Amino acid sequence: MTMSLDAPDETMLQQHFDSTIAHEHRVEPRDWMPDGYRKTMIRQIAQHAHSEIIGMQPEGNWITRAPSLRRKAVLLAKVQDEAGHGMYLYSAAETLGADRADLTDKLVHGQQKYSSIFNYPTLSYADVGVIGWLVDGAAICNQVPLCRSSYGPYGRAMIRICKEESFHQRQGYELLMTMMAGTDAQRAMVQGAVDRFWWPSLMMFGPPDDASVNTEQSMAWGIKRHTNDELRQRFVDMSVPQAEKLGVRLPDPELAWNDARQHYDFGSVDWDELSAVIKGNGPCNAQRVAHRKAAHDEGAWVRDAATAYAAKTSRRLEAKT
Ligand code: BYC
Repeated sequence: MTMSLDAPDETMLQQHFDSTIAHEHRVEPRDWMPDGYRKTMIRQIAQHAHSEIIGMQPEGNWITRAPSLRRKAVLLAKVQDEAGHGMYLYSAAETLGADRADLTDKLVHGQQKYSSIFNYPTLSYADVGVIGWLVDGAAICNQVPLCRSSYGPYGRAMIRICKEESFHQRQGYELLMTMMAGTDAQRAMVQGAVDRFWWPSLMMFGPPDDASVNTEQSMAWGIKRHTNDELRQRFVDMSVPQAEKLGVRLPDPELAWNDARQHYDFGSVDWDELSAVIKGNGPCNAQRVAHRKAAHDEGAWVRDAATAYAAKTSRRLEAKT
């Protein structure tokens, strides 16, 4: 058999990529991949990273007002975890050739998205519990299948992220259990938070399947493993018994077990609201982005100092060798 030493042509590379996907193997940073795959991965990973970073704001708002030292320590740890998730994800995006500074620039200039859920205000301490229970719960539902995502660095980052999200969800549920065992005022606070966060949590899974422009291709590439509606249904099925155990009412009169489907039926999500929030017109979009931009600008001196220190260290190392 003779072997050609010529560089493989695009058809061969595409075939190799297709076979990697078909065999459920992982695509790694140095592998050839179609431009569309690279772009989609960068888009999804960047949005995900931005969500983790912007997601620190609604809960961070309560760190200074946590009701006890224990609650403050737990909340601090959780918010720090979100920062860590953002960092792993920006690193994963960098393995695809993206530039972290450029991604941040796109975020603060509204050219890249982040999850709609973080554009709602956190009005009471119960919101911290409900974000843990429902928002982290929805995030887990969405992200556990992403551990099997075809892009290696993303799937591996997701394993650690999901473990930490599980802790986040439990801390939220435990906080709510404690409040529900408290006074009438505390129970009302929990119910109010559930009323405000239930529908936005369902929106986290994205538009309905027939309006989801990216799902089909992302599933064919093994980036997404389930459609938006499948995961939304899974989340509803998981949350109803948890709400019953907690003793709260989910704000949907159409919520009912469907024996034939073996799933809960639920009412229609307000897709106009999701679309408005994604377009930047949610209750807190402007505030979230302005805050992120200010933090980035104020941190410029830290980045400059770190860069200067790294350059000095490498010059010293070079001088020694
Ligand atoms: N918010 O074709 P579709 C977390 C966009 S959890 C904003 O279905 P795709 C955390 C979508 O990007 C949250 N935008 O898209 C938890 C697309 O626009 P472009 C982060 C949304 O990608 C607790 C367009 O609408 N999780 O971080 O197939 C504490 C059409 O949608 C939303 C992830 O990012 C939305 N809810 O599916 C702290 C998970 N929904 O890009 C932090 C990874 C849709 O075409 N991402 N859009 O302009 C995913 O699984 C998928 O990207 C999605 C959307 C399911 C979100």
